[in-house]
Amino acid sequence: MDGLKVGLIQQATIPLKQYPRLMQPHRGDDVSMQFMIDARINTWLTGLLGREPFGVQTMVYFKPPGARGQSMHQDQRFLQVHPGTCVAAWMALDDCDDENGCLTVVPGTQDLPVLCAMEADMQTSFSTEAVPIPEGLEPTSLPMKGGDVLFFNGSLIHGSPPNRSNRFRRIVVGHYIVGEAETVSRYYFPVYRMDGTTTDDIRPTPDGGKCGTFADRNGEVVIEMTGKIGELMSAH
Ligand SMILES: O=C(O)CCC(=O)C(=O)O
Repeated sequence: MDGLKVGLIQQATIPLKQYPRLMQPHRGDDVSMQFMIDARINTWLTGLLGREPFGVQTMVYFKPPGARGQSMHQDQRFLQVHPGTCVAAWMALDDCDDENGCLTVVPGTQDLPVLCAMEADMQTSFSTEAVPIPEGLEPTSLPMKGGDVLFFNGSLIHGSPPNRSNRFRRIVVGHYIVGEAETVSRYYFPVYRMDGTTTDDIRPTPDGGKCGTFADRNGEVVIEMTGKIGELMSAH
């Protein structure tokens, strides 16, 4: 990497050093816990999933002006929920749009298996890995108003671009695992019921697992589950 690139990345890193992402604030902060188990979120999730989920993660992104975004990824790669998947409740705290780095999703990817990741573009992303966008599918940006909540499952490819505006883009996200889940990655313990108590019924998913790559089989593009997820990252 040449000096110019290093300089640019260091510059882009500064806003996130001043306002780092908060990971798992619900483990020590009651406001964050109350967000994760909010009765309205529970009603929506239970309606969407047909059964009450378990809460396993909260994150707060401040995304100040100039901050990099997050490369395209699938949450299930990290949470590794079996059987089933995870679901996010992503809530905008500020109005968000293309300029301040709103969420970008790839409709049509919600039923895909976990795909193998490649290196992310570190000029635009603080996270190091990115999943490929399947041919024929297009990323769509999702402008939202402060207070809007988006629910999406663990397969949906999503991410966000850098904040090119002079406004913050703050969001809080809760991650949940479906009620029939038996395992989730070790990092996500303790697992909470939606009344705020913990459950011992869920076990850790063994590290590793398979990921898919695209292959051409007689002119038809298929996903082959031949890749290895490898060492699990501590968090996404
Ligand atoms: O809001 C963002 O910038 C990305 C959030 C995200 O990817 C997630 O919560 O999984």
